[in-house]
Amino acid sequence: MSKNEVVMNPRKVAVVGCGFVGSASAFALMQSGLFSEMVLIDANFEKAEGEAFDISHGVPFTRPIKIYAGDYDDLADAAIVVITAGAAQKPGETRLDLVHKNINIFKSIIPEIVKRDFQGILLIVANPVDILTYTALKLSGYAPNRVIGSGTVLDTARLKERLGEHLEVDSRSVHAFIVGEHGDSEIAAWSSANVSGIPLHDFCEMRGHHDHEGATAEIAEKVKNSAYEIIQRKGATYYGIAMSVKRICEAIIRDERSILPISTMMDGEYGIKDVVLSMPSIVGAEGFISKVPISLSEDEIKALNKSAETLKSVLEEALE
Ligand code: 6V0
Repeated sequence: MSKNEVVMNPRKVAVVGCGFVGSASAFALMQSGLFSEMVLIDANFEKAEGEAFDISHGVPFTRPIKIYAGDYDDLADAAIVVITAGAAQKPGETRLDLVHKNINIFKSIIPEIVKRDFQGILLIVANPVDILTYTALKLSGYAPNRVIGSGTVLDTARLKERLGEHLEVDSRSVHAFIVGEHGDSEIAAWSSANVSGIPLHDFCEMRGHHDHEGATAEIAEKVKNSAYEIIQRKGATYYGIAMSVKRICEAIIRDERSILPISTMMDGEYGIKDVVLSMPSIVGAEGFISKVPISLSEDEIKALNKSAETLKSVLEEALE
């Protein structure tokens, strides 16, 4: 080991960006017991400091963790850096509308991290998350397993919650994924959806629901529009994503090898290459381990390719 090499602290997390999403994520991470140290970084240092003070006052109710506002030197030895910095959607804006602003923000953040010889996992949360994960991957030069996006982990949670409600069953017993873009072209992978191993439509019949097409179309639409609905009412979404961040960090820190629809680089799966989007993936200590080839119908594969094309055209335009 060279003299200056950073030794990773496997119990340390850094959150870059302490707005609604960053502070809610930090609050969830504080309660998780996964970490013993958390540094909060924001362009507005006072904001990070205020959040660190506030969140640390909850520590006596959970497990010991040191929480403080810091700068990029403080994240060098973190196991995970969560990036939530960036402009958020305003009412009526799509996630893709944020692309230019947030790529520029990433051009200032990622080189700062790389300079510190950070050895851990980059978890991208800012939107458009797929485009920014791709950007972070290219700017950092890190191996693809170390740069992951929260992807459709949140959308998938929304889908499970809706289905659980519809079928009056624990949402944890629902196995279904949203794949593709975290955004308007996302796809509900109905063909592989099941409740504790029972194909979704059979389970629906059992529960007295017979209009499968109508119900699934309505649920998928509700899930897709969740963020718009929330932003219209309260200006931002942050609790659901905070729990998603906590869940992904848990899978990494505990090397759980959980299957989560994080966004990662596609490498020829379903004919899709050089674009980041979400597919169910094994997540553990190395970050992304491998994709899980769930069965998709022809229509779902077509929709996935369309989602990839949408993302590619935004990337091409953004990187021109
Ligand atoms: P916010 O409340 O405006 O917070 C953004 C924070 O980033 C502010 O505190 C800024 O000071 C800070 N910031 C801006 N530039 C920099 C910089 N260069 N360095 C450090 N800090 C900086 O936004 P909010 O927290 O609501 O949203 C943050 C991002 O998360 C947005 O891009 C959202 O669209 C995105 N979300 C992603 C979700 C997902 O599922 N992936 C879900 C919800 C929101």
